[in-house]
Amino acid sequence: MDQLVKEALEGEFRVNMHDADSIRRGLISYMVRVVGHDPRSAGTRQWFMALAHMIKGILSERGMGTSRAQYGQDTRRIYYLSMEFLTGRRLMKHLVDFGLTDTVREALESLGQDLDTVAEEEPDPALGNGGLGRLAACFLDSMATHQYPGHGYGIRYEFGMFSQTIEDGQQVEHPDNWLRRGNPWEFVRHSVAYPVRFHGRIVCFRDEQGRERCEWVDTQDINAVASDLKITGYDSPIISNLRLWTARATNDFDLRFFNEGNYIEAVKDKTTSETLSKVLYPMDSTVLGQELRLKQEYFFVSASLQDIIARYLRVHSDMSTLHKKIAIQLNDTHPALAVPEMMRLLVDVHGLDWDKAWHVTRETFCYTNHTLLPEALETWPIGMLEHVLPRHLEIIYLINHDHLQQVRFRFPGEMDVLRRMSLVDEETQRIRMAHLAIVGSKRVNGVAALHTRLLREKVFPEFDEMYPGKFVNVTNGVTQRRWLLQCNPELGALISQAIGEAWKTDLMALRDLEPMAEDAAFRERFNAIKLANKERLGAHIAGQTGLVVDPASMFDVQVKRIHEYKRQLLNVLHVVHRYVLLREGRVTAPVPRTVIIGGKAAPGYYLAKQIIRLINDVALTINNDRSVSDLLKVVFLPNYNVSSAEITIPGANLSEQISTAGTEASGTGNMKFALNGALTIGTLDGANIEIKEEVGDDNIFIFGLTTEQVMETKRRGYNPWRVIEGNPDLKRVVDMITSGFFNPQQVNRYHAIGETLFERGDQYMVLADFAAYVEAQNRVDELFQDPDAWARKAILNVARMGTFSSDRSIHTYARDIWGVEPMDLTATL
Ligand code: 26W
Repeated sequence: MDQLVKEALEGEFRVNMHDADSIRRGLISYMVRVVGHDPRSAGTRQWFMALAHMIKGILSERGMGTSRAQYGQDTRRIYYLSMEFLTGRRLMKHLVDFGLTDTVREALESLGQDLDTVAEEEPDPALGNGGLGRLAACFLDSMATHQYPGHGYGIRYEFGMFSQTIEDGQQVEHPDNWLRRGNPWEFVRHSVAYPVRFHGRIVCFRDEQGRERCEWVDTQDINAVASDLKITGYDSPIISNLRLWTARATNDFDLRFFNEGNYIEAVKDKTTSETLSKVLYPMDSTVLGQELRLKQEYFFVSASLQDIIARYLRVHSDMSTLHKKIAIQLNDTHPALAVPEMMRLLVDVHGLDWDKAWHVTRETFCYTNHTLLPEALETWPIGMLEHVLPRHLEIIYLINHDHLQQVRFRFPGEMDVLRRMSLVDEETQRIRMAHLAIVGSKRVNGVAALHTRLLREKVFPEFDEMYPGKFVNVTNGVTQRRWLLQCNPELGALISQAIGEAWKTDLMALRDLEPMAEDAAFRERFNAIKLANKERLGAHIAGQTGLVVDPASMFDVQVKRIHEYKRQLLNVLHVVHRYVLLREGRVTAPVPRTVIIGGKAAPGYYLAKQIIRLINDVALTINNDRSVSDLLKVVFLPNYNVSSAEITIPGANLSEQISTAGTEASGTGNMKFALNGALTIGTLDGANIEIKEEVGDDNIFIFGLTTEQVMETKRRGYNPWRVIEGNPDLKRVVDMITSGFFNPQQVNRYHAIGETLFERGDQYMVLADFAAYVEAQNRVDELFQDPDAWARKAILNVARMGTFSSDRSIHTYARDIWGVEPMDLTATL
């Protein structure tokens, strides 16, 4: 090593990334010069830092090229505004994208380091809750890979999604201090900072031309400072940017305190303003209506729009043609304040007249809706808006005034329609953000065919009527680079061997795999890979929980946020039912199963937390009952996140997608599992429907009520008591849970679960779907007993997942929503 270090430090800083020896010297040099550590005593953490900084250098070099080429071509840019991005770890992603995995592995080996161990040093940036945040990350990947000029804007939360442990069977939340040891990937742009204003008052006056102008004065300001993360695409010359904002106090002290000589008070006031980017709200299905959240939303919207406009003005001067050069996608309503903010900037700051500004605004924004749950639709109290963003409230009123005039024209005399379509909910005195986003956007999209249909028919029917063609569908997708190539490299290699590499950027190519389902040798290799992935998952489970599971058993997996509508409870009911049958010897040919459930509950969501506790109580009883020990195991996998998904999904045989029909907008886990060769048991909900259409009815286990049947059942008066009286097995299971069979030390522990099922009417139809679910699970068992038949179907699932690539989603957005073409920079760079 002494000699190595000497040589490396004598050499040049420049590294040839295609030569392991050069990389090795580069690593030593980065270790000394950037990390500041002696290579002779460096540990994995330091090697991770050295490697990350080295890769960061390449990102920067290539990023500059992209940037120059984009300005050169003056292409229309896409800005993706999202409060959440779940990018996953960066290191392996960049190596895969650059095709450097093998050489870097070799270089590290020569230094006595293992790449996979080094990669584990990286914290997983959990800047999102779940589906919506991960979708944003897949989209950035697809845009970079296919050379679309797309950039992301979000918040650099100091604390991301909490990390979850299970103590005494219950979820405990711990702060996710992911920046604790620094973040080697970010470029902090201290000079890119914008003031974001709050509170204050409005002064209106007539300008020299006699036009009424308004000014927002006496505001309290916070600076937004940019940090950039570079986004690489697979084998792509494009490097995109994800710009995340941090809140920083402005320099001016509060004079009031200052003049009184109260220096400490003045500084304290400044530090509280920095709480804006402190923490991600860990809720993905209910809105709290807290002022801090509103301020977070405006903070990132305002900074992003100022930045977007500043970029535009670097090469253009006419604000009235802004929409020709940019498109802004609103990821749900969280950034919907961008609509009035854009109006404020165009009218108050850039002096456009109202109508012109409104035209530009509506041609610029597009809005994606991700949820049908009424409790997840954002509304803000008028009083709060008036206090925090007085000018924006005025602008919203002006927008609403014009909007309602058109509604009156379109639906004359229909007061009910008027009331429903107003941006203001008069009853609750709140502003409806989805309405604002719809009115302010050129296109509105749902995320799966069923979801878009329900949006158009049930949630916003009058809007759909008033704006024909505004509502469009773009079914979600996932990136095969992370969710196959990277997380399941063995299967990726097997596929490439069989059909070539095209699938990596054109997932439809997987179709060529179909004949392989009939190839016995291929099936054998496919099964061997699945088994190896199950062993890896088994080791992960053992590491996380201490439980030993049998990789030969069926791995039945449900990982996602815990929510009543996703029906983890239905899964538990089936597990308990199975347990009862096994104990009573009522199963003739039992199929060994390991049921794996993972996911986080929002900290204030009592019932979701009870469900976690119930899973753990049930697991404890079953796992300690030797009479079923070879046949049934239950695992609650703690702290489900992107990194653990990368281990969990490739190891699944069965994918649980069992939400009540009409509640899950799309789901994206469903796609990841099928792509990795799991079979789906699922309802006709979200994208499951499209998955079924692609893979064929014989290759998926569909059960339960359809959306229409759910609605019809409710309309006729659904009675959970009646269901349970007609099904003694179900009654037995529910009795066991609610009477304390699994928790004799506190028998009324699951009182609330009984309450939601009966007193509150089983809103999500868990009981109604139980019998059909059990019947579908029996079909699953039967098929699993024939490994060859199972493998055939699993291979066909993989082969038919082509359409569920986020590349397809992005091409659709580009064509139908943004109207942009991919750039071709391959020649330029
Ligand atoms: C303000 C609280 C809040 C925060 C986040 C409400 C709602 C959300 C998101 C919209 C929740 C979410 O992640 N939705 C999921 O989006 C995925 C990507 O489109 C879909 O696949 C899931 O079905 C949907 O639940």
